[in-house]
Amino acid sequence: MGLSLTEKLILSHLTEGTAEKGGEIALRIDQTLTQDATGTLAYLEFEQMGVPRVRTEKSVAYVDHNTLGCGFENADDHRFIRTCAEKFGVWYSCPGNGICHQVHLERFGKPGKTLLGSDSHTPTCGGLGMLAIGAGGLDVAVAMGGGAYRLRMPGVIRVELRGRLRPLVSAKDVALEILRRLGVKGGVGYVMEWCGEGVGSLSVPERATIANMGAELGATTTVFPSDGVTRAFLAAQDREEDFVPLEADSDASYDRTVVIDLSELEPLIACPSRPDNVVKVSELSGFAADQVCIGSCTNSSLADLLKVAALLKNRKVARGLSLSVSPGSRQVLSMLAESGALQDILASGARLLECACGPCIGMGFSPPGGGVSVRTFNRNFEGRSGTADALVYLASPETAAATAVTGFITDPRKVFDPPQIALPDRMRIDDSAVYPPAPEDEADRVEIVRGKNIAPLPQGRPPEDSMRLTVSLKVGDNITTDHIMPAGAKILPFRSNIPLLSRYCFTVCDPEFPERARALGRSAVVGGENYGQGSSREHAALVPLYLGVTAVIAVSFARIHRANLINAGIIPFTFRRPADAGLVAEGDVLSLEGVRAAIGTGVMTAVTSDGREIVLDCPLTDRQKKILLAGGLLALTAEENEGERT
Ligand code: MIC
Ligand code: SF4
Repeated sequence: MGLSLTEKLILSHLTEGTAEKGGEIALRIDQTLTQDATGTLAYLEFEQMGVPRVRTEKSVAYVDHNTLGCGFENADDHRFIRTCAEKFGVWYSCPGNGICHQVHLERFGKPGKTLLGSDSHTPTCGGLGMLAIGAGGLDVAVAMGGGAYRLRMPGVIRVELRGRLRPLVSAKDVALEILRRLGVKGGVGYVMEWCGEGVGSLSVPERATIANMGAELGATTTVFPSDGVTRAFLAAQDREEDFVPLEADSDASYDRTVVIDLSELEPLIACPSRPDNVVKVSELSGFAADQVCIGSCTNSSLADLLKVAALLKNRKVARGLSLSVSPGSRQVLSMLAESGALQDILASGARLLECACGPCIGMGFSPPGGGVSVRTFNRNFEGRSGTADALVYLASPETAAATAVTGFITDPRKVFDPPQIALPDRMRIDDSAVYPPAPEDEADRVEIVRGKNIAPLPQGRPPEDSMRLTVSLKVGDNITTDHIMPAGAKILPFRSNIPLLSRYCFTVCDPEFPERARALGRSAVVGGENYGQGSSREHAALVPLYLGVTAVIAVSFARIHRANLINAGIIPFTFRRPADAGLVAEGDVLSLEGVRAAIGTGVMTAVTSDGREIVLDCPLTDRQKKILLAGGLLALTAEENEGERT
């Protein structure tokens, strides 16, 4: 039996395990990336691990999220990351140089390599034939130190593409189509492997758009083959030597196959407030919009913005509507300028923003109260735009441009002729905003500069055997890490200050939560299905830990968040009978006896205050058991380092 591309990539990096579905495997990590909103914690954790220099082939620290400087906090964090990078052997991409995933795709990603990033959209580089996985900062810190990344061997879903996209239908519509079919939990436990003759008609940035939004399916990652299109992309980036051809064997077997005929697709749009709430744009036509945002790591490549420029040429943004354009990288921006396309964008009345995440993470450009925003981004969760009651829609650059010029959600085929764009064979290469680290023999001289915004990390503690936990909060299905630990311009500056950040924990669901949890001392949070989907931010585990949350009991968990809870030392229990979630209410007290033994067996019976018994599961790998018993991964690493020294 032949191998899928996913299996080939995994087998070539396997350091432990047998690659049987569901079993624990450990992978060697070739490259890592961090961004600033998760990076400060990752470098604090790396420091605590006591490893002097990274042991990867390439590690890059990007600054792209918290780029507003409305006070010293973000600038202090950038300086901290820059000095850590210099000392520890990490390349540092300056603020303004671009969004981590776009820059990594352009300048560093390599087919056949593994990449672990402290951002859930790290799979974007799967568009290049990499095995690129998003994880919590601590897992990335371990990988920087040369440690393996552990996960359960995923299954593989094959997505076969047939035909070609019709004019004004684009890769974003493909990403939305798979979300429409599989939903936000449809990829949990799987790698999405794209293949078929239709793949050859998609450029690397188009593949990257699809790989990027695989994160919204909950997939472990997404992979595309590495072929002639990949080679041409790398050649344009002046790094053809990084090309290796990669594809699945023709007799590979898969858990499931989904077929998409590209020629049948039409423009799609995700309605508030979930990326899988997808309908045809034509069904929403005539719905007024207040703002349109083009950019983010999903749709900010040169090809995307050249198309937008061609569509906006000689047109004006509708009166009263605000259009923002944020190029994905400085390379994209300078190529737009060089080609003259930037002028077409500016002349339309668009507002040009920095090459950064910007509005995608609520860093400015929040919609008006109750406003409608159409964005080329990947997430439209409640409150993420910075305006609690805004209605955020996700669509392609073509649909976004059509909406911007008409003022109403509009099918681009109604207003535009297909844009004619010519992509250059060679990109403008200028890596001067990516600082190399200090040479190893000079690293000792580099001093890490820590601003006063950087507070110590909360420490987990080994679990007691007998616990009485009050339920401090009960929430429903599909709770995102944006609910648990909101982002946005006001809160992001405290990403390296857990005590300050804790004031905002879960406030989207219940403004009283932080105070209540603090007053309870030790508590449990109860959730529904797919708890913790979305962003990889480990703050969504560390902040509840700081507030005394000792266990989270849910119907099911999203992969990265569950790993972050375990790393923080919080026990993630699931209800054996999902209906039992209905037996627990906020304020109930749950008695848990024999907790340490239960971590070993993976089974626990909780008793409610009125004497009802609820069976809980917590299936853990041997490593995860050790982590929880030690009170978190940092505590375990410290124990292990101590053991090595004695
Ligand atoms: C996001 O898109 O939600 C983020 C912001 O990039 C996050 C990381 C973070 O919270 O810092 C992600 O996707 O992991
Ligand atoms: Fe940045 Fe948005 Fe991409 Fe997250 S999804 S990395 S915030 S552009």
